[in-house]
Amino acid sequence: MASPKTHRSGFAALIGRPNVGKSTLLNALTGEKIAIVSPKPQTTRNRILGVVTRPEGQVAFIDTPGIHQAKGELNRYMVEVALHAAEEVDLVLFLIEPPSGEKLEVSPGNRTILERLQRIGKPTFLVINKIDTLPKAALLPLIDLYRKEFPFAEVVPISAREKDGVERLFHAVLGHMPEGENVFDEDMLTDQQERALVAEYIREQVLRHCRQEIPYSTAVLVDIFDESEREPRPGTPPNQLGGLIRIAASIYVERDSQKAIIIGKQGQMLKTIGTDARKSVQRLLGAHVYLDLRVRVEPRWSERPEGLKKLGYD
Ligand code: GDP
Ligand code: MG
Ligand code: K
Repeated sequence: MASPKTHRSGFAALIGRPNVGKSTLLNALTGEKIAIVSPKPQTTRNRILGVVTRPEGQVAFIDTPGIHQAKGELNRYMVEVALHAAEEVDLVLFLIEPPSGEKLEVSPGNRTILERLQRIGKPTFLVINKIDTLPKAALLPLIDLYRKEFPFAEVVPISAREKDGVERLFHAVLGHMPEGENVFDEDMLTDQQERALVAEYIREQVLRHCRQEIPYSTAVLVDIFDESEREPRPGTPPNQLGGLIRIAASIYVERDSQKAIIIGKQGQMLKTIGTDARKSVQRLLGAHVYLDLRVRVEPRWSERPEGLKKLGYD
């Protein structure tokens, strides 16, 4: 009889400047739409778990906001969350993208992150994303450059968008996880995760439809999540319940003018946002969804600690 293979399970943090492709990588790994992907920097503010389960083990990925120069309270909060995430995990994935200019150098922003990671002292991978945009000959000099800056446990070039190297990355990550049983049930999303994802899906539609006018400092709070008419369908996994879920959510903006844009002429924009959000929420929850959206004005919430707390960025 073959000896049983080691089973591994643990946590990995994705860290990197805004827009390097953290959400895209997470989506490529989980095969589901868990994190928000958008061309706008700083779309991801909360820590969202994407859990990848294979016969050999399980890795829970934490998508962190970019570590960057802190300006207002919100930015300072984001930096703290990212650093905190790095302290809790078994492995850090530091993502970069190929430098855009001619000059081959570690950007000041990335150097700052590396200095912080040195102090945290966790095993760290350098993940070079977007290699589909990089001429082959440019890869080795880039790897050399970064290896001189930091003692990376491994360097893994990938293209998250093309799903190139993503499986190889996953198995390298798994190799650095401690031995143990799965922490997460494969099919289960907790209530808390479901509510958080519903809020993210709504926010994604707000940003998608009002990209020009609405800043990233738009928050969505789920006020009511009524599952009393949710029904298990016999024989289906627990994340594919039937019945109806009633959800009421508030979209928070900072100015009356932004509220007017989101509501639109005769409520048309809010209706479109609601229709599109409802589609993806229904797919996520496996139930019919009644979605009631409100828009509320909360001036300058992102600059004040009380405002952050109230909207759940505590
Ligand atoms: P995040 O801010 O780090 O989470 O970055 P996103 O995942 O939101 O990606 C930012 C942008 O980079 C999006 O427009 C993605 O489509 C794009 N992107 C992500 N991965 C790749 C890749 O492997 N190759 C290319 N060419 N673009 C990518
Ligand atoms: Mg992101
Ligand atoms: K983004």
